[in-house]
Amino acid sequence: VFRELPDDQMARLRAAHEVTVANPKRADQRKAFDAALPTAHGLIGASYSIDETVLARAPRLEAVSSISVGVDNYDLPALRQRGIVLTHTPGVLTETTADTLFALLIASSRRIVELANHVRDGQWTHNIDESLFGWDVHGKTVGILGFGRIGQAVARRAALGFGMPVLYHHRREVECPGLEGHVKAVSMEALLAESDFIVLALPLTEETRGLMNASRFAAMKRGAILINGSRGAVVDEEALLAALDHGHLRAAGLDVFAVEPLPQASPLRRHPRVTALPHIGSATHETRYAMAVLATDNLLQELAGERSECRVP
Ligand code: 8YV
Repeated sequence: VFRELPDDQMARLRAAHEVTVANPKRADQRKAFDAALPTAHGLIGASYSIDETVLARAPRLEAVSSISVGVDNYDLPALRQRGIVLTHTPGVLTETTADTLFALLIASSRRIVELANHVRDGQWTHNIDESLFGWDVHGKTVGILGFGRIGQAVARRAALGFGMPVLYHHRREVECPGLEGHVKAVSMEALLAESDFIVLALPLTEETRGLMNASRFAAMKRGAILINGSRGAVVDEEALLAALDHGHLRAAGLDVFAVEPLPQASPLRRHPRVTALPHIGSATHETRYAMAVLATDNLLQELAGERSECRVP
């Protein structure tokens, strides 16, 4: 186990298997993690690169259960080549992550964090003026890049909650029950040019790495706001900073970064028009518990010779 689980889920694992708990990201636990690999039949955790260097030291490994929906930190070809099953936790985190993305959208447009700090720092000494105004959200057009579960949940919030026309760009047209007339599949170019908000809700793959680059920022509607809830590496952060500093982009709400935790020296950390969150997309008590339960179910099923419904294809 390389990410702490709730006690009841640890008890379920211990009732069925010998368990080693070791977070390889922690120097004081890496030795225990390395020592457990040669005899491990299963791994469970998140946010750690399970690649060839790990798999080569785990000859008995049958299943890896990720407490996440994103699986970009797993070497899928190496897992497949070894016949090791990877499972993840889709679905249970959809609504919470969509809440986070929409909160970031509103916070970025209405300057919520900046203005809350204005009060906290004792700067509210007279009636606010136009210099502190934000921008409306309701009725504006939102463009969603990546229209899977999370993207569609964001669309529901935008269309049904805030009267926002929704454009999306996805590898295929998507049926959206209840959103008929509210959402439209468009080209990447149209989405960039017509959206007041661009929400990134796609997985990190070789195709999406660096997708939001200087030319795509330039193609965005002037004054648009970028919201990233996918993976940091989807965005060229230097190009984003340039687009913000040149005034082409109005603001950015970011929950993920190319390097996490965000380095102290990163300009994104204190940029006046960036609202930065520490990768809290699914981070609520309820949802992280549900993810842990599903990940534990997945691992127990796979190690018992049953097929989990959450296998990564
Ligand atoms: C988690 C996530 O923060 O599910 C994902 O892909 O990025 C988040 O839900 C992370 O994976 C650790 O659980």
